[in-house]
Amino acid sequence: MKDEIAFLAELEKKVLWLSSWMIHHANHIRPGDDSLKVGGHQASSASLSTIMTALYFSVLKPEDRVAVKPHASPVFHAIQYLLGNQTREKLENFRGFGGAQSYPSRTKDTDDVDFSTGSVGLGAAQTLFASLVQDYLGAKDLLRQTEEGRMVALLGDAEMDEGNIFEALLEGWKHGLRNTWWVVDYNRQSLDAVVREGLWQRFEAIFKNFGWDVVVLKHGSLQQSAFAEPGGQALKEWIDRCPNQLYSALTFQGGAAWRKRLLDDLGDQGEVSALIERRSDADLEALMTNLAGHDLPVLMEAFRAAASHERPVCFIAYTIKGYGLPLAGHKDNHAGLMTSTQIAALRSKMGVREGYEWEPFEGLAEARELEAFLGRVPFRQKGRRRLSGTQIEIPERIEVQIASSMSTQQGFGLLMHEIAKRDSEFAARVVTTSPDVTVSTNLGAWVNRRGVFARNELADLFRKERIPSTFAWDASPRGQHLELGIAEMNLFLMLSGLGLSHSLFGERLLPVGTLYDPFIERGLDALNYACYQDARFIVAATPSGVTLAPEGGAHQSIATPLIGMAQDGLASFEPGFVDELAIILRFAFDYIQRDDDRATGPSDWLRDARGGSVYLRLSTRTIEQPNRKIDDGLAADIVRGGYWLRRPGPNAELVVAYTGVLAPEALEAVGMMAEDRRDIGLLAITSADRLNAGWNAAQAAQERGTADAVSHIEELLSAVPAGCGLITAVDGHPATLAWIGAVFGHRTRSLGVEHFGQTGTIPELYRHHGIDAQGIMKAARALVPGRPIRHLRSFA
Ligand SMILES: Cc1ncc(C[n+]2csc(CCOP(=O)(O)OP(=O)(O)O)c2C)c(N)n1
Ligand SMILES: [Mg+2]
Repeated sequence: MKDEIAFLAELEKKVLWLSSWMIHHANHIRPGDDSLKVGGHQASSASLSTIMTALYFSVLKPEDRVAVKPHASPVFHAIQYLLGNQTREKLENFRGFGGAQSYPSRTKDTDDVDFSTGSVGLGAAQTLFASLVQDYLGAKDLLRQTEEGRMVALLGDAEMDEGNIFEALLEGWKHGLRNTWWVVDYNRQSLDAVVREGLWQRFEAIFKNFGWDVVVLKHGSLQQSAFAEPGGQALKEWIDRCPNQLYSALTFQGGAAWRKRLLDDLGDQGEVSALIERRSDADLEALMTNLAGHDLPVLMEAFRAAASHERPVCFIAYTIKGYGLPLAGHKDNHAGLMTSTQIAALRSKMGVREGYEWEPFEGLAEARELEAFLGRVPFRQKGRRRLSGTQIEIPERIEVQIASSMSTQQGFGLLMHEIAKRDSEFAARVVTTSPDVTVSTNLGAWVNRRGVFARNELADLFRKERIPSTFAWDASPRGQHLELGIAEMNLFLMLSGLGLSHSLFGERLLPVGTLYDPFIERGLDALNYACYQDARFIVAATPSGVTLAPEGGAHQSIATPLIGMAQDGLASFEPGFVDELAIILRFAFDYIQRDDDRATGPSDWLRDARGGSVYLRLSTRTIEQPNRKIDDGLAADIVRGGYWLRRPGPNAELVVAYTGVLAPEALEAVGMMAEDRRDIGLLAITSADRLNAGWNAAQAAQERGTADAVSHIEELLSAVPAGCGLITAVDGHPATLAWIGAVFGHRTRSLGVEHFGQTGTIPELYRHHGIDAQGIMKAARALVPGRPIRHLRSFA
C-alpha cells in the first residue's frame, strides 16, 4: 500500500486542478452574467493548496476549527468536495447565486465552514478568540468534546498588515492563549506588490514577543537534499540572499531563466556550477520552487512536531503565489486568470479527459485506494461538525426597583446585578466582556458578584490588603466576566467567539458586551463580521449621542442609530426609560437564542423566529421615570419598536415622535403645545430599526399579494389624520426617524444631530442642535402654522 505522502501528493494535484477548473468554469464556461467573470483568486488559492491538503486530509481532527484565507476559497471548496461535503452543482456555480461562495461563509456556504472570512485579518483573529472561548467553557466543565480542538488560521502574508491582528495577539498573550495555530502563507506577494525583504524576521520577533512558538518553513526536501550535495551551501546562500522580487520573477519565467541567472551569479564556481548543470531545466525549476510550503514531507513533519506544543504556534511557510500554474510568481497575478489554452494544458498534465473535469478520481491510477484513504481521513470521522446548544430558559420578566429618576445605563447595571443574584442556569450562562470600560458602563455590580474569568486564580490585591474599593475583582476559572484591553475590534471578535459557542462547541453562552457608543465605529468591521457569521450576543453601548455632553465632543456619536438600523443581523433598540429597557433586555436574551427559519405567523415581518444579535443604545443622562405597570400589550409594543405615550385625538394637528433620551424634551414640548395644537400625540419609539424593518417587510409582502400585511408603524399611525404634521426627534442623525413621514405621507420635520464636537451642558447642546423642547416647538410652529404657541419663546 502507498504511504500517506503519496496519497496526499495525488490529492494535492486534484485540489489544484479542481480549484483551477472551478474558477475557469465560472469565468469562461458557465453561461450567464458577465458580472461574475472576475478574477478568481487562482494564484492565491494555489499558494495554499499544499498546506491545506496536508491539513484537511491528514493533520486536522474533527474538533479543530479553521479560518481559511478568504481568497483560498476555491481550494477549500475543492477539498470539501473531495471529502463529500460539497456538491458538484455548488462548485459549477462558484461565485454564482446560491453557489459556493467567493469567500468561505458560515452562513451562505453549506460545506462545513468554521469561520467566515473575507475582510482580511478578522478570520485569523477570530481563531484566537474562539480558543479563549474554548478555555472558558473548559474551565466551567462545559466542554463536551472529548478532546480540545485546535483553532487554526491560514493567513496571507499581507494580511499581517491589518492592525487588528496585533491587537488580538496582545489580548491572547494576556489570557494565556493555547491551542492555536496560525499558518502564514509567505508567498511574499500582496494584491498590488511584492512584500518588503526580511518581513518574516519582523513576524518572527513579534510572535515570539507575544509568547508564541515560531516555526519558519523555508526549504522543501528537494532543496534540503541539494544543499547536502557538494556546492549545495553556495546554492543555499544564493537563495537566502535572493530578493523577493527577483525570486518571484524567475519563478514566473521558469527553468531556463533560473539556469541563466544562477549561472550568471554562480557559474565557474566548481561544485555549485556542477550542481546546477547536472539538472535539466525542468528539474531546476522543480528544485528552485521547492519551498517548504509546497513540500508535503516537510509540512507533515512540522505539523506533527508542533502537535505537542502547549503554546500557540505560528508557522511562516514559504510558498509561491500561483504554484503549479503558469501564473506562478508574477507580481500581477492576484486577479490573474488562466487562458483556455493554459487550462487545457493543465488538464492534460493532470491526466483529466475533456468532459470529465469534475470527476473526483479522474486521471488517478489507483482511484479505489485513494477513495479508501479519503474514507479514513481523521477530520471527517465524527460526522457533522456544526453543533447546536440547547436553549436556555429566560425568566418571564427581569424586574428591578426603579428609582424616580435614573438613566438607562444605571438601569442596565441594576438589571445585570439582578441577574447576577440569581442562582439559575440562565445566570450561569451569561458572560460579559468589555474593553476596559466595565466600570464606566455600569457592569461593576455584576462583576462584583460573578467575578472576573481567568484560567488561574488571581486575587484582587486591593481587597487582600484591605484597601477599600467599590470593586472586588478576584479572577478565577469560575468568573463570568472577560476583561479586555481597550480595543473595540477585540470586543466584537470576543463577542463573536462567545456568540458562536453553541455552534462551535455545542454549549450556549449568553454574551453581553459593553462599550462607549461612539467606539462602535472603531470596531465596526468586526461587528459586521460577527453578524455575518451569525454570532449571537447583546451589546450595550453607553454613553451615547451628544447627551454624553461633559464627556467631551470627541466622544459624541451621531451615526450609530443608522448603523443599528442598517446592520444586518442586529436588532437595535434605544429605550427612553428603564422599565422599557427591562422588557427589551429580557427579550434580547431570548432573541439571541432563536434559530428558526420559519416565520411564526403571517405578521412575522421582523423575522423574529430567526433571531439575531441585539444592540442597546443607552445613556448616562438621569431622567424622570414613569410610574406605571407595563402590561403584556405594552411590553409587546415596546419590543415591536414603539407605542403611544399620548394617543392623538381624531383632529390631531401634530404628532411628536421621539426616541431614547429625548423623552423629557418631547414630553415637555407636547405638554406646552397641548393647548395650542389640537389633539396632539406623543409617540415613544423604542426601536427605529424594528419599526423600519417591519414596514419594509410588510410593504414587500403587500406587493407579493398578502393584502392584509400591516406593520407596527402602520398600525400606530393609522389613527393619525392625513393633514397632521409629524416631528421626529433623536439624539443622533435625523434620518433615523425621518422615514416615518413616508409611511402615510405625513408632512414631517426631523430633528437630530448632524454636527459634532462641541462640549457643553446637556441643555446647551440640545439648544445648539435644536433638539430641546423649544426646538421641537419651533419646528411645530413652522410645520403646522396656526395659533401662536404660547410657551414658545420667540427666538430662543
Ligand atoms: C480588510 C480588507 N481589505 C482589503 C481586501 C482586499 N484584498 C483581498 S486579498 C488582498 C491582498 C492579500 O495579500 P495576501 O494576504 O498576501 O494574500 P495572497 O493572495 O498573497 O495569498 C487584498 C488587499 C480585503 N479582502 N480585506
Ligand atoms: Mg501574499
